[in-house]
Amino acid sequence: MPMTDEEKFRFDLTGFLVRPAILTPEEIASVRDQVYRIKHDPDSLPPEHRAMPGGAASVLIDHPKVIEVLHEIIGKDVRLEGSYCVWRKKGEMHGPLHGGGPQQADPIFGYRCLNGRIHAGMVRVVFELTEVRKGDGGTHFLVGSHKANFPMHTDHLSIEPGQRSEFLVSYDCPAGSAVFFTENLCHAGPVWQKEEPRVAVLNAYSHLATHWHRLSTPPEVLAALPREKQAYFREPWIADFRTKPATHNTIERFLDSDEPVIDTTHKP
Ligand SMILES: O=C(O)CCC(=O)C(=O)O
Ligand SMILES: [Fe+2]
Repeated sequence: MPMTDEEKFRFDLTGFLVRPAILTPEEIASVRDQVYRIKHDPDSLPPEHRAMPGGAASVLIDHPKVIEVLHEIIGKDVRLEGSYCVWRKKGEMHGPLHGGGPQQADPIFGYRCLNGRIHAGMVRVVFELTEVRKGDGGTHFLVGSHKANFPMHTDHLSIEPGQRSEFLVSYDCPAGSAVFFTENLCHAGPVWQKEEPRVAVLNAYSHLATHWHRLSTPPEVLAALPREKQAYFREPWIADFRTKPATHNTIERFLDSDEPVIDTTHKP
């Protein structure tokens, strides 16, 4: 069974899920080295490895322990919206609590569970490449807020120690873990508290039929990916009714075709 009943229960109840230690020590070391170079010495990398999710980080795009969860919580047709990495030093942060609440009406972010199936909109996967303990400043979540019907109440939006909501939680995990959360869950990237930097890669996945972020992955990064990983950047459509029967935009179809990935050469 790809996702256990306990994992489904936990993800539905809280809006997030941790799969500990899914990466090998070699994978952790090589992605950490790439993130270090991107942030501190990009010229030491070839251009196609200077941005996520190229180079060593491409192992994360279609990691089986990630894709099997995405198939359960998004659906069988999944694309990668974007990817970025952090090398977060003590005292640095991503930002305050955001998301959650009535945005669930929006199909891009919306969270629903119907007929025993989860249908999440955009799902973020944080690949933690540093051990994280509660209190270190890993991503924090206002659990249940992905299903909240009222706007996030200000009494629950502080991440200041001593003023935090009783529903604000984080996680413990070893390096090499994946943390999944629906983008409809109210979440924050608070101040990192440890001397050892937080090294992480954050991938945003969506249903193949939706496209929120204008893709910003550099074309040279996409061009250098193996075809089966480029498939996560195929055009966002489900069916082509000009053919009989209709053509479905599956990964297999993409692999059999010479169709290019989605075009990222346009200027903002
Ligand atoms: O940095 C973090 O822990 C959270 C990042 C975040 O909010 C996001 O990528 O949407
Ligand atoms: Fe966020």
